[in-house]
Amino acid sequence: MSALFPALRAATDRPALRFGAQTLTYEGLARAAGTLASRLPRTGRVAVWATPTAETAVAVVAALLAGVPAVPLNPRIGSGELHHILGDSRPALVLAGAGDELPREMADLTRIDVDVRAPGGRQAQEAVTDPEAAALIVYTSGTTGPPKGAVLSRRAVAASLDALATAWAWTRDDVLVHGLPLFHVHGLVLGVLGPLRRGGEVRHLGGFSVEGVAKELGEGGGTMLFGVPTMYHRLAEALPHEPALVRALTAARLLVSGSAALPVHDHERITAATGRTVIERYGMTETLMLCSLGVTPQTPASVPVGSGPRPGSVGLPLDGVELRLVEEDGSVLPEPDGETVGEIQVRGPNLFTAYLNRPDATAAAFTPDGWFRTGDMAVREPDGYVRIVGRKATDLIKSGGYKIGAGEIENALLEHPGVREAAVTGAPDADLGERIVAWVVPADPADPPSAEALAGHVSALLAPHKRPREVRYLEALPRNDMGKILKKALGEQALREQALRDRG
Ligand code: MCA
Ligand code: AMP
Repeated sequence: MSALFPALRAATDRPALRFGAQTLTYEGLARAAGTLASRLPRTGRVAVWATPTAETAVAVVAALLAGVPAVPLNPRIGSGELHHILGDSRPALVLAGAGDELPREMADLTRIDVDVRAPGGRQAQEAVTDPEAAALIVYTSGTTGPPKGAVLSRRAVAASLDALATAWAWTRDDVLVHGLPLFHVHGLVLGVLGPLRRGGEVRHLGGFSVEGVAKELGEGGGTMLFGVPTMYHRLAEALPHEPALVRALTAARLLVSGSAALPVHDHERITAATGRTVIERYGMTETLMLCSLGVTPQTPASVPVGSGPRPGSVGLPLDGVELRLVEEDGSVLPEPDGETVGEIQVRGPNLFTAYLNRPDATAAAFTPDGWFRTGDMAVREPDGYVRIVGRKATDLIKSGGYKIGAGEIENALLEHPGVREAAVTGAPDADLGERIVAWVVPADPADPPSAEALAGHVSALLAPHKRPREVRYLEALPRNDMGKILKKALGEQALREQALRDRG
């Protein structure tokens, strides 16, 4: 396989990374990452304390140059989840920013501070050329148990980024703006490795803000914006009273949303205010990118290739991606008809290699003939466009674009002394898509733990984005004759109550 980052070899003075006031050219990045790579082991794995900084980008590029798989860690990770990931991935060392305070769980781990201004003259040579070699291990939640580490090969990363480049006419002249976290595929693979593979620039906002987008996109120089639907929702809310934001979105070449479905209402509000259509793309940690609406260099993003804008659609499978819909009984839907719902199953060079240390889960994720079961339910329009209509598992919640397993939150809640029983569901939320609702039977009904206490408990154990946004107290959880919790009944109860609130 050719190099992952050809532009690093050329090491020009074109900008590669911009994080706030800090800019690194390709020459600077080649130097910093090349110097760091020379200090890394060639075997095992390295953890990256993935703050939204240039240090994280340099650390991951260095690991890729050295050919040692990087394990990005959420810098807000809680103790239980960190313990699990460290035990599962057993990194040889951790790469962090000089000022970062690491949790005590990492005290015994060798630490290398990333120097983005490294003066050394190391060549940024990629030590590994095997396309099947692991590039990243990204942890992702499932319906039960702790998160699993998806092993992503260099082949998968390159294939997926190149397919996006074709679909979006993405070139070295693009300047990508975003404020996504750097410990998931969206922000790290698409948002950092994507521009670097093209030889273009990424401008990271440090964290998402409406003001940041308005400043960097358009007149600020940014040509593309990546975000999750929650971010576009917040932009849509701000548009009526932010003329600078209207100008910025209108001037951008491409606005892309992914990680969850962008509600049609937000699509429409953005189009009404700016004349632009947000391009939706669909992907998954295990599969990287699967589908997208496309554009051509001549066609602005306001006119997707095909038959015009289609809010609610994630477009066509990307280059190299084979996609089929499969019914409950395992039969493959023959012709796209725009109405029959099936599970999306996929094959292609963009797929992950395995779940780390989990041959059982890896085997279960594929059909006997090698198709990956996404668990997403969809219909295909007669012209092949894919419309996602839901998910197979009710125990997976997408909140703010993060995938969160109900089981991991329930287990965390049960570790709280004030909780006797717990069930977790997702409730529709205009901002987050879904919000996490905890149904709790308190150990002492006279003195239940407060919602804040439970949110703090889950944040400390898992991560802040996994905390319940709402806690409901019950005397008992509804169960069937087998003792199984009736989540559907809880969800319906929440919906009924919300409908009453909305009406009132
Ligand atoms: C509040 N906070 C707390 C607590 N309560 N911290 C600790 N304990 C508590 N009890 C703090 C938080 O740390 C944070 O601090 C602030 O309050 C708000 O936190 P949060 O709830 O996370 O913020 P939000 O406003 O709800 O965030 C919305 C968001 C975020 C910015 C859209 O959800 C986000 O970044 N989403 C991106 C998800 C993503 O990248 N998904 C990709 C995976 P502070 O204010 O200091 O921040 S999917 C993927 O990769 C696939 C391949 C795909 O298709 O893309
Ligand atoms: P994750 O495992 O965190 O990478 O999340 C992947 C999941 O996010 C997919 O299986 C889908 O359920 C969801 N997803 C990603 N992009 C979209 C999209 N454009 N529309 C609807 N769902 C999406």
